[in-house]
Amino acid sequence: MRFLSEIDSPADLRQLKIEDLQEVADEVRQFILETCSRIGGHTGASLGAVELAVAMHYAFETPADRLVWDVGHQAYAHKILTGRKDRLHTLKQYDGLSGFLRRDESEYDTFGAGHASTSLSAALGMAIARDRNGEENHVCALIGDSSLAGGMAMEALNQAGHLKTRLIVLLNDNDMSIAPAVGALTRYLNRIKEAQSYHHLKEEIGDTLDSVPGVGHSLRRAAKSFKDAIAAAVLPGALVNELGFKYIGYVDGHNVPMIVRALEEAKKVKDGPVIVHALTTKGKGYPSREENYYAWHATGPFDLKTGKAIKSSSSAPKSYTQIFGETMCELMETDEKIVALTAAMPDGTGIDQVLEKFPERAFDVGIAEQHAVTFCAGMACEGLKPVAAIYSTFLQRGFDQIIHDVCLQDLNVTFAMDRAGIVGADGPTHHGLLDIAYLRGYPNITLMAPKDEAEMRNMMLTAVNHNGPAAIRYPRGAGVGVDISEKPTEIEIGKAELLRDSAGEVAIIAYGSMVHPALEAATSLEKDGIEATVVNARFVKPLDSELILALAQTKRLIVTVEEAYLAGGFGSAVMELLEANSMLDGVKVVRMGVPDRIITHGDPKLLLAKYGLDTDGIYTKVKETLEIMDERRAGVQRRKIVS
Ligand SMILES: Cc1ncc(C[n+]2csc(CCOP(=O)(O)OP(=O)(O)O)c2C)c(N)n1
Repeated sequence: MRFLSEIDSPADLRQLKIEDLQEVADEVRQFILETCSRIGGHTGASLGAVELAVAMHYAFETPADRLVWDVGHQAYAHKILTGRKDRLHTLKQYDGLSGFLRRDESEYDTFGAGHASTSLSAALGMAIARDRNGEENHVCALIGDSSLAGGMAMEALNQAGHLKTRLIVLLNDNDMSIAPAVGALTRYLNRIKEAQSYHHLKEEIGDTLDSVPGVGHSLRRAAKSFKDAIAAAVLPGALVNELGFKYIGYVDGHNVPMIVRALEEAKKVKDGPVIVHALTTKGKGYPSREENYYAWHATGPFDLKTGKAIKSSSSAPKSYTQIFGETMCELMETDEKIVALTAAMPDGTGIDQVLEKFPERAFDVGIAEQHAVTFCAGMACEGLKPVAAIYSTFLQRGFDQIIHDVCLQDLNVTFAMDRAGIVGADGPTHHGLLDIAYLRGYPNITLMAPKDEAEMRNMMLTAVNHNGPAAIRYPRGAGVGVDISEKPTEIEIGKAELLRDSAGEVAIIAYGSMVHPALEAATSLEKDGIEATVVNARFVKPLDSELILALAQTKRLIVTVEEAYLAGGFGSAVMELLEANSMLDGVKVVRMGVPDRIITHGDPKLLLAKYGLDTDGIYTKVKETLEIMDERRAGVQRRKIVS
């Protein structure tokens, strides 16, 4: 690689001539392809933003000028150009580079990311701080067209246009979210493209950008003639005039010199925010891009020549996600009140199947989790039974809406929280470890977690037929592999399942994904002569207080296990119950779960093992605790004898 091997930082890049940059971009693209073909990653998203990354680091004096990436999944070129090329092959692996952006990973990662639509707010904050500090640097946010439609980004646009501080927004418009982009803003951006190409503005911009003063005389002229020609509003009209943004574009987002020139023009705008509208192709350069858009937003390892996925020959059971989608279709077949919803994750949640089968009763609202929750509340007010399938981590966005709009009004909305627990490679921004804690503290909501996919089906039916808010959490990836041919049946709310009864001194009460490891641990303990009762808790709210209090009366040790943060989690709920019933004196309670730490990225099995959340960990915890308890008891007895 002629140029890339010499580039260790953006300063090296800036030594090059502008006419060499396209070749740099080609080399970066090749590097991403080669690396991702081996390890997978957000391949398509990053391939689409290669030229934008090269142009930004060339046009701006990074890191003094601040680049703020939205989501950060598309930033592999940025990582390559900022000294992390040699570690790109460690992406998303334990102790390796993050798949997103982290301030502690590089000084060029000015703002941590992973969730969408944050860049404009953060960049605006940095721009204001710059002004107050009397600095002169530029701040540029890079945001995708779908993330721009997210509520936070809209709120930031609103404030930016009002504040009139210097801010550059580079819009990476590829017409795609993970699925095709949805919504009126997408339609609007498309109208601009159509209208501008109708007026041959693209060529005009290309030819005259060099001589454009400010936002560009010819652009202004062209926009004006466009306005004259078509009464409908277009971006220059709406954004420049109404929201207070200048507009430069559109530019070919794969033509590095053109983007650099557009950014140079943007830098000259002194009196407020400016948008540079770049058109890109997601997955540019990916072999066989056309086949399936989900396949190249993010990929596993693939064949570099054909782009075909290299699948490991695993006979893993169907994923919870798949079974969720299938069960939704089944339930919607017989209950026409049920409607389904995803927030820009149709394939990730299984709602893609539902959208296909029931297009009138399923919605992709885009990256708009807050809106999604209240939209469901509205539908529930009128008698529909909405099921919102939103990853546990992204539902955090809708916290107040869940409380204020759903729970307070006791509405029949079901939240299907996929990716609850440790998700693995995507790391701290994506682990779903908080949902128990953030949902448990408010009245009316029913919270449940299945031990396997058959129970998930039963819980789905239970939730939609329950007249009030309910949430089901289930993990990423394959189910346990149990038979799911039975029709779903309702289960009694607040009733746990006693899976293994014993006369021994130990009870393990496990929640959701931890039930099977708990059962296996009990089998191992039995071999050591320790009899353990195992309970599938099923519900954290309401708890099966009758069963838990009965166990507290008969057992010496209760171990609770959950794949979630301990603070405010399932074990805390059990402790609260025992405390409220003055039962804590008679029984020792050990809570197993995720400690108060940022959990890094990496293989989920490895991470779960690290926190003892597997068969081995549960077995060891029970053994060790009993040993400590026995020693203490012995100590107490000895003292008694001495005294
Ligand atoms: C709050 C939130 N919701 C959903 C996601 C999942 N997600 C990651 S990337 C992405 C699509 C982003 O589309 P766009 O902004 O157009 O960027 P592109 O991937 O097309 O470059 C989505 C929905 C997320 N990261 N954050």
